[in-house]
Amino acid sequence: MPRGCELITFAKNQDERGVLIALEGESDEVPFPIERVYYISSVPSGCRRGFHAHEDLEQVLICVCGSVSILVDDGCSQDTVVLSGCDRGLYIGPMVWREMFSFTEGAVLVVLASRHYDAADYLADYNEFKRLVAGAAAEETEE
Ligand code: T46
Repeated sequence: MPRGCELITFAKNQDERGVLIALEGESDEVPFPIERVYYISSVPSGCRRGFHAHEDLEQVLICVCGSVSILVDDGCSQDTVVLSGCDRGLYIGPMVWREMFSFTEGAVLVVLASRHYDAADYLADYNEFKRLVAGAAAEETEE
């Protein structure tokens, strides 16, 4: 898995009535205060979303219905995670390029985010993203 990404399994409260999953901010499951929740649905077949990284934002993605593939790329290595099941979350930290695709019909992707929406936090140019990652790595090596 690329740097800054982690698959998380949530604890289930399951009994004969079904399943209840509770997520709290600043916990093992969601390692930041939750400031925003949004969800993505009704994605047409074959449609790809994302194509950006965030400079600062942390998020946990949960596909509560259906499944979706998520490509994550830290600028050095890439992986594709197939996310399905309401007890599975994908943590994505800052400076990770993401693309979401292969949404199944009726899929719903819920996202917990550490910050309010800020268009200025998006890096939508892949070359610029790679340049910033390489610059940060060079600074780390110098230290
Ligand atoms: C991400 C992936 C997983 C808002 O007004 N408020 C919001 O909180 C968000 C997230 C989006 N928007 C607006 C901005 C655009 O006009 O909704 C529109 C669609 O957003 P976007 O094209 O950025 O959607 P995705 O699916 O490409 O990316 C989204 C998130 O934006 C992004 O942070 O990590 O989901």
